[in-house]
Amino acid sequence: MPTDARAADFRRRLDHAAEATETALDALLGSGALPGEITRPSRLLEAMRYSTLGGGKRLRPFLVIESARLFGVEGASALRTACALEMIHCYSLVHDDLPAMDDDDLRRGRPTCHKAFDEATAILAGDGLLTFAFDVVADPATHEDAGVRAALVLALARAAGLGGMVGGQALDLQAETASTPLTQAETLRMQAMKTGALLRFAVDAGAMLGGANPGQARAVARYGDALGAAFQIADDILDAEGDTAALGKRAGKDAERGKATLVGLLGLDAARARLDQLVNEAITALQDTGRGDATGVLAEAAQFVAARRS
Ligand code: GRG
Repeated sequence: MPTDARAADFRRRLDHAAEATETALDALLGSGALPGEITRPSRLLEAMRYSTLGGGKRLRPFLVIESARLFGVEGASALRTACALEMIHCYSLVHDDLPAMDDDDLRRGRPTCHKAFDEATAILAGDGLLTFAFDVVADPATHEDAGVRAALVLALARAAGLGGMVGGQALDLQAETASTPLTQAETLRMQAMKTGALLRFAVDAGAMLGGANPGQARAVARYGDALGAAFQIADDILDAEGDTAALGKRAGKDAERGKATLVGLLGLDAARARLDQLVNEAITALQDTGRGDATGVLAEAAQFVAARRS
């Protein structure tokens, strides 16, 4: 496929994934209680909907959907897994924005959840989204095979928890007040946990849903790791270049807080060079899936992650 057509195909698929995710999240976060639930308190539900609907690039859902499609799976299984992952991502943003963490007023171009509601509601909205994500994955509607559902639950818990995103956030916060700055290796590990783990899960989930063989699963995992690292460097570059309006969140925070970033450690030029290298690594890894041209849209996603402006 010519380069322009591939970029257009990627855009179309990203838009499609975003629309499908929005519709599915809207339905999952409806007011009707599920069997086993007693009632869904309206203000809490409103805060959960505010934090998940109507914004975001939906990159993680897109990656779940496209990774699953690479291995022949389309429909509810991928979409529900995509929604669960997006709920965890949104919960992390809500909690990250709280006064006790990054203390931000703006997210996705709107007031943060604790500003639009209140702190207690924002904490509970995050808790509610985290818990509901596992409900969605564990529900038989996600996959008929309980073994696949259990594997997804386990992988998602590992990616989101102590040794993944939450642990990475803890290391990041700890580094802000530490007497010695993180080394490059420590920074990369912290970022792989804080940001990379959920992106890696996105593509691993597609491989799990599609019954990829071990070689294919390893290739997709390598892609996910490189993409995750590229995503974080791009995020750090965007923050350093600082366009709050385009980002929909406050720029320039990393330097202000002395955050551990590759831009801070290596400078902008070297960080950009590393970003290009990671995009190539991600694209090369895709070749080992043996899925040929079908990987084009994921290759394009790696380019998008590096070139994005928000
Ligand atoms: C609070 C447990 C806990 C974890 C927070 C992910 C995270 C850990 C904090 C978010 C802060 C941040 C700016 C991280 C850098 C990368 C990142 C996750 C950016 C936001 O993701 P995008 O660009 O956002 O995919 P959208 O809004 O498009 O979904």
